[in-house]
Amino acid sequence: LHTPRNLLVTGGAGFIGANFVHWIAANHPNVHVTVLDALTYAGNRASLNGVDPNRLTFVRGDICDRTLAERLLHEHGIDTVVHFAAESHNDNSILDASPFLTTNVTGTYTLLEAVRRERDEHGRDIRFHHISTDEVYGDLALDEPRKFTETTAYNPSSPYSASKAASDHLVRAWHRTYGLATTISNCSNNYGAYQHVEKFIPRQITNILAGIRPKLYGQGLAVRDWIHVDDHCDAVWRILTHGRVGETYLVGADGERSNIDVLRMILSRMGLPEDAFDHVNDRPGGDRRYAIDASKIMRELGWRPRHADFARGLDQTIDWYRTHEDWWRPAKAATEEKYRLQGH
Ligand code: NAD
Ligand code: TDX
Repeated sequence: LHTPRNLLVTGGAGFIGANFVHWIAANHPNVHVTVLDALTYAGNRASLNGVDPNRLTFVRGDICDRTLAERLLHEHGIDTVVHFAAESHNDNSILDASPFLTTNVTGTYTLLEAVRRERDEHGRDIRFHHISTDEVYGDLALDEPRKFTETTAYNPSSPYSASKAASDHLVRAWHRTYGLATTISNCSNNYGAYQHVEKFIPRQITNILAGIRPKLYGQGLAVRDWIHVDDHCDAVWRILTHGRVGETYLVGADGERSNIDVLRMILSRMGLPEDAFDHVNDRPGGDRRYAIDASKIMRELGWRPRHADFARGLDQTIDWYRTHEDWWRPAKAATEEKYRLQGH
């Protein structure tokens, strides 16, 4: 059993990282969090508003800055790193893969080396949890019964997923070669508050709120396995405290739905006809289907999703975007303009 006291959360101003910091603040009052975030286009300091300032230290900086990473680990007495920071959007990776290689690959390498140095120079073993994605496994056919498991072969499709796959391999290598105390989770598609308006669900909700027709890639037959972000946060905590070092855990909530079904649900719950959307260009090389078999984390760590009612979670998410226009509005026009240029 591991008891985190001083967390370093990289990417804590992004979607899942910010939800994780709020989740820690609400559920684990004895834990102090240091956030390291570069505040790229995807990061927003305001996503951490409301967290008790006595329990949060925010540092704006880059995970590729080794001196900074080493200093934070040492001076802040960090015992646990939860590594969310990444370039996370597939469409962006197709336009320009370079920041994906830098942040996702070199950034992860830099953090691993900083953890190794703290152990070798100061004798402090720091737990390192790497946040990854089911996309490293490639895709499944729409109709095959198979789901991804911890032993599925890596087969990433996009520059984004290839960079995440590379980062997973680095984490395993630093465990095996240098004995770092690492764990990895590969989670399915998250939804909830604070998700950037470039992503599928928030894009459609905020389009409707802004009077723009929702945009469906291709025929919308691709399937994603949706999980509420709070269930992902809970799973990460289970792994930190009860997970076995060196192991990988898949996280998913049996939430498979086609994109067109999700879009129709959003339209009808927001009071619009289910066909009030446009078909736009599909994503080149787009993955057809993801599906997670989460039996390992359920069996070994007793984790269960608590937000299994997707319609309810979607309603809460729609409400959140309705009441937080000040949060999403500043990013909206530039995001839509970028999509327009790609025919999305
Ligand atoms: P996001 O794009 O919303 O947030 C990423 C955060 O990382 C931002 O705050 C950004 O400022 C920060 N960041 C980017 N580059 C940085 C750098 N070089 N140094 C420091 N900070 C940097 O992403 P997200 O959706 O919250 O995803 C978080 C993690 O979870 C990623 O590793 C992603 O691969 C993984 N993941 C996401 C999903 C999903 O559905 N969103 C599913 C599974 C796994
Ligand atoms: O406007 C849109 N219309 C549309 O039909 C957008 C933005 C997307 N789509 C489709 C493409 C995908 O089939 O919706 C699906 C979901 O797209 P994204 O929200 O971009 O997510 P995805 O590519 O599945 O990746 C997400 O889940 C896995 C996260 O962005 C990744 O960071 C995570 O690893």
